[in-house]
Amino acid sequence: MNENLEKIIANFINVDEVKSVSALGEGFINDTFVVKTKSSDTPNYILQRKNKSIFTNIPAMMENINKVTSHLKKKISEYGGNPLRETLTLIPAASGSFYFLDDAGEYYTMCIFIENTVTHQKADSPELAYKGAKGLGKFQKLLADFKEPLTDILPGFHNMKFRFNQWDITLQNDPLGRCKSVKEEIRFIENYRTEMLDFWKLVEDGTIPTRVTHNDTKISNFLFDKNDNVECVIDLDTVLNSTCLNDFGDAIRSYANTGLEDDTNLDNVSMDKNIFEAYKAGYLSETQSFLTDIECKYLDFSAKYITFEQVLRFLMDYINGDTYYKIKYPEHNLVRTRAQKKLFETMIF
Ligand code: GN1
Ligand code: MG
Repeated sequence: MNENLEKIIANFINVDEVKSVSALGEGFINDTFVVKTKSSDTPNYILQRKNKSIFTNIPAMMENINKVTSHLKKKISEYGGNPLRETLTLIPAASGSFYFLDDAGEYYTMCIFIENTVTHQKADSPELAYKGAKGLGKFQKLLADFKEPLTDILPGFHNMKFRFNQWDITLQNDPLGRCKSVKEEIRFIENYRTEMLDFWKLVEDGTIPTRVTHNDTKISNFLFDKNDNVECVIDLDTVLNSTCLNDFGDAIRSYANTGLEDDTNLDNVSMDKNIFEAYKAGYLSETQSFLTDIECKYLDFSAKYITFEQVLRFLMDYINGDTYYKIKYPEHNLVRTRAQKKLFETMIF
């Protein structure tokens, strides 16, 4: 094992028990490792180096996650579920906090790895979409009576006014002169400026309520069991108070996309209407008891809102010189932009 990682892991668990450490996953933001242990009596773990340039208050982020998972564990125990499998279990560092700050100024966190689960990149059937949506709906329902304050660790995250402020600055600066090569995409963003900002006004003035939301509900953030029921919702970095519509809409981007988020062949990309309808039915089966009429009214639109926001964020990062998202090749953010724009254009309700 790498000596540096060994020192970090030793802050959370006994390193003598560790068998192997390997990199995991496709996250755009953090670096993730699986820590396997020798004995079958000890769990395996997930170790993450959190991205501190994006998450500028990691102690507060971990406090949010601790509050939310503690609440979930209580509710899961109440209905007789397994709190070690149905939500994340954070491992405290030696200091007692849920993060370790190393000498290089990097933040590490650890949680239990949940074994024997299945992950998906998209929904291959309406049944899977229905069940996945029930998983999100249940997550929101279990948190509906959560009353503790959460720190807003990503101010403006799904806030269109904030995004357009960033956008206007990006276009003004155009640091690499890329704007001239993406005129069509810029025009697309400008065409929808008013409509998207009008929706956000409804959130700002309280017409659409805010709740505890996940804010990164791509299908790969849900662990399924072998019967395709959701066992656990993971990647809680972005739990915040926002509109639950964004969680619904963001899920559609992955569940119902017939292609990839970064498909280079736009012919592959479209929204599968059957998957969309199944997702909506599954979501409403869990949430109808608490959603307001106005939330129900804007469900379809929320898929467009969040996909639009994603086009804007990918394009903005491309223009800015790829400073936010990890990329695998130079034009990656542009490819992502075009694929999400195509997805948006096929969202016809
Ligand atoms: C980022 O790293 P990951 O895959 O969990 C991003 C989401 C985007 C997503 C695009 C904090 O999530 O908002 O929707 O990429 N997370 C953050 O796939 O910006
Ligand atoms: Mg995430």
